[in-house]
Amino acid sequence: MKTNDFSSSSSSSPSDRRIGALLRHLTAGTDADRVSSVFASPTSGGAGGSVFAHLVQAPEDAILGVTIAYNKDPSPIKLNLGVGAYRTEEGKPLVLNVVRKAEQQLINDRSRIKEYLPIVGLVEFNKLSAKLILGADSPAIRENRVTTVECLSGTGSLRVGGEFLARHYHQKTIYIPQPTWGNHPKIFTLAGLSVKTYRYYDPSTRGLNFQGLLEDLGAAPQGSIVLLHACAHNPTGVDPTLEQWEQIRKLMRSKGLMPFFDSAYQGFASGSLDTDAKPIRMFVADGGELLVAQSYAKNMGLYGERVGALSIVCKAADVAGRVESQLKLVIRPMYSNPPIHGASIVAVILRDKNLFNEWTLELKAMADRIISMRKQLFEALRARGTPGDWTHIIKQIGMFTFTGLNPAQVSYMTKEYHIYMTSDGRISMAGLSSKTVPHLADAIHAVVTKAL
Ligand code: KET
Repeated sequence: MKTNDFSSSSSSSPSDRRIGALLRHLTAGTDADRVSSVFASPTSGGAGGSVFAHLVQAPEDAILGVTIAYNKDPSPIKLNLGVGAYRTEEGKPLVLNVVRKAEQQLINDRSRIKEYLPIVGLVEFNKLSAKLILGADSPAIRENRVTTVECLSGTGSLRVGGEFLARHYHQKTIYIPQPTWGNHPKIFTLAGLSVKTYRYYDPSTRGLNFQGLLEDLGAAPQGSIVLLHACAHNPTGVDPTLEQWEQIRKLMRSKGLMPFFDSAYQGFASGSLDTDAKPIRMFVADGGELLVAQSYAKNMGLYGERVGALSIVCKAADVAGRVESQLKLVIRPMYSNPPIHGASIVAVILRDKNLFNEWTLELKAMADRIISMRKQLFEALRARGTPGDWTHIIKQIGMFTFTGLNPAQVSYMTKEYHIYMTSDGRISMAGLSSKTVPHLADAIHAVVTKAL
């Protein structure tokens, strides 16, 4: 049986290679042993072990696994500071008021249907998302040089962008910060890119290792892809200043490095959507090309709706059109087309001036509550005379504090205090409330005075 072009080893894209491997497997020689072993397999029922019996138990995800462990804990004082998900002062998940209003509008509109969206998703959502991240007056949007596709939240946008680059960009190496969100290396490796790191965080200063960052990006091969956290770096809470961003931009442009921004926290760093988008807009302003993955999980509280967008800013409108045509070829065999509900909510809010303003107020309130949690935790440690410098708690930006606690200390806090957090010592400030600050401060005080 003839296999088609997908099986040729010269196919370069990772998904072509995967399809090729699958086809080779399905059409491989028909030797009797092989056939009988397939047909005698336990999938047909009856005696014999499972064809999956050899599988080892995979570990839980380093972040989402924390919630699983938390859910199993019967303790009434348990506290989940693992996943970056916003909680109210009462410790409850929050559905924004504007989101409720938008959903009501959608339900009231009887003309709405459930047809498939186009492969690129909800077109109005795409336009509004590009405007939100690049700015209403963006030259790139005005010149039709931006292509935006709706994807499955930030993760999906990164994955689609990664696969697009692996297929069509001349450099296959992506540099990610050290440390970074734990899913980044997995997403880009599976997208077919090779992952390297650049220095980012200096544990001794609990700040940016700017020199190391410049050296590593300066030493990266011409044209390499560089993953940049647009704001509120996860897990460190350490962002470059605008002056440092300008230096990063100059260096990257001089070496033809391709920026791939991950914007999962727009509005959460400063409380302002425009301020948090500044680094991206600086790169757009120089006329060069870049990718941006946007997530509405945190800033609109749409976590489980899986709403996000991938924008690719190109140098010319005709290129952007061809890029979009190729993005469709990445998306169609992956999930065909994206879901309709979450993107519709976002479109309702972004298109309506009043709802938009209401959203910015709710977003600012979330950001402010996190900042107030930072102050309260810092004060609580000071009041306890906890040894060490804890000023990074109030200096760091966004949802997380990178405490500096080690895995042994974290595990002690979980065991003795029922406080759940990732083993790298990251705590989600958004999961904290005035009521739970003393409990956390007691736990931190106990572990740092115990010399674990
Ligand atoms: N980028 C970053 C930097 C990030 O922290 C997250 C999520 C995402 C992208 C993806 O989010 P999405 O829900 O796909 O839009 N981070 C939190 C949740 C998680 O790990 O999935 C977290 O770090 O807790």
